[in-house]
Amino acid sequence: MTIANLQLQEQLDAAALPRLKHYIGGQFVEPASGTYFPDLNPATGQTIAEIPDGNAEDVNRAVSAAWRAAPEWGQTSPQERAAWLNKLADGIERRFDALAELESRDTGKPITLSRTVDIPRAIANFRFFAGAVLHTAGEFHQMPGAFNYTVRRPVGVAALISPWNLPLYLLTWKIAPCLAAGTCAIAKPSELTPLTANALAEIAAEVGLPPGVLNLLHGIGPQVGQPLVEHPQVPAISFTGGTATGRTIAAAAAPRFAKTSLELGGKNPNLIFADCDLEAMLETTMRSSFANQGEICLCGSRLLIERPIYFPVVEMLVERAKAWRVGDPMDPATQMGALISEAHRAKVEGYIALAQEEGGRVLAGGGRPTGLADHLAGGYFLEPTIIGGLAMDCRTQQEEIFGPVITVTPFDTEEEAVALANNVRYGLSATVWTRELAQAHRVAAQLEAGTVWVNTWLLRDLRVPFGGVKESGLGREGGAHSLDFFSEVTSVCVKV
Ligand code: TXE
Repeated sequence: MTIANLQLQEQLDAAALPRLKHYIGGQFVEPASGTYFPDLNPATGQTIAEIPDGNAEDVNRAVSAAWRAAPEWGQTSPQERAAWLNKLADGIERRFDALAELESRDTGKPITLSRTVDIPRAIANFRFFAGAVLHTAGEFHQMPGAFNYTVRRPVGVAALISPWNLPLYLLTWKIAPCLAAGTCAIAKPSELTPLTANALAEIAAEVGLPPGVLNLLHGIGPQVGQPLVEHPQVPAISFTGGTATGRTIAAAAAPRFAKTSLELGGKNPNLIFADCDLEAMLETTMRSSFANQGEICLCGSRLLIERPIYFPVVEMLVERAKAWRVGDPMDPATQMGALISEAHRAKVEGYIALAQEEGGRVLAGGGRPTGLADHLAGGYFLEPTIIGGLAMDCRTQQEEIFGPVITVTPFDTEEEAVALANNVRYGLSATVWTRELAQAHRVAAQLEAGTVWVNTWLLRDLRVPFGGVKESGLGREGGAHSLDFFSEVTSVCVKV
């Protein structure tokens, strides 16, 4: 191919790139800035779309559109809103395969994971809240000479900000209860993974969701997310993402006392007792360590293993990690795909280097996989990595790495295991592996975590409160907790 031909080919390729738009007031609109930035496929490093570079002007338009829609949406009956949520779920179901593919191209995650977890869960989020909103109840309290009851009304408009690791799954986990509660949404997906959110806006337009009920803004956190959370007419903010960003958002919301629900990072412990069901533990621990490249806030990244089984368990995990299939996200046999970005892989690699400076030994992985297909040469792949020999107070054991890196540490007593587990500033989740029922309950009650799994991981009932303690967040989402968040309660006291 000549140089001129090459340039033409590049232009053609560029012309073929989908250019996303904001979705505001029921219309797909260009960003006020008129500029776009590239969306990369983490498995190839190639540009797959152009993303609107949103700014404060776009935020103002979205806030106005949402408030225009809010009075009418807030007046709809729960039955009507449930019907809309089911229509959105139907729309996702109709595009199931395309959405799974988009999610994997955008995140680098294995297609099997998109098909079995991400997209089914997005559907389940809408169906669940469509049902839940039909079964809400107020409170009633009688007292001598008076009675009290509660009424709920929508907060009106809420900002919903989501991260890149489970894009449609986490965004719909916010959109569904927000709309169900009668509140209009301004959703801001991560700039790294905007494709399925864009598809959801297309579905909303297709099914005829009233304009302004669901708005979608694209762009970079500080440029579009920040003006959104600072906006005086945004009374509620639901955010999932890093702890540092959560802190910035809490500060932005504080002066006007906007409601915030913050789901932040984790450094979750797996407490593995010697009597546990070994095979079940190993199988699940491989998933809790390396599913989604370890990029799930609920991944167990610190394995605490009772000393009598420490060496055999570590050996079996190392063996499995070495056999873990890392590669093309589009291959259904792949177990681990690419990390989200070059910068993020560099960060994770930095932690692997740091671990060794801190005295740790890399027992499995630690490097980039070799032998990948040519088209993956520009992808951000990393091997599943196991590190031993680290004290609990070093940075590798204390800071969220958010990649396929786990540490292994032995313990001798239950008290020591609990102390090690709690010895971090995070408190999102924990997993306990034991066959002894009393021990399971005793340990679960002492762990400083929003969720404790016993002999399982990531098993979710959407009714249960979900959230973190310490620096893992503020507030609870799930079932009635989410519906409460997107509404305000008034107590009425009647003297009789
Ligand atoms: O997330 P950010 P990043 C952790 C993980 C990761 C680190 C940073 O350790 O390495 O966080 O990841 C928007 N005002 N988790 O930088 O910045 C942003 O555009 C308003 C844990 O990608 O938290 C995106 O939509 N919004 C985690 C969203 O916030 C802002 C998942 C999340 O981005 C903003 C992801 C601002 N000032 C990362 N700045 C989990 N707990 O699930 C950014 N955003």
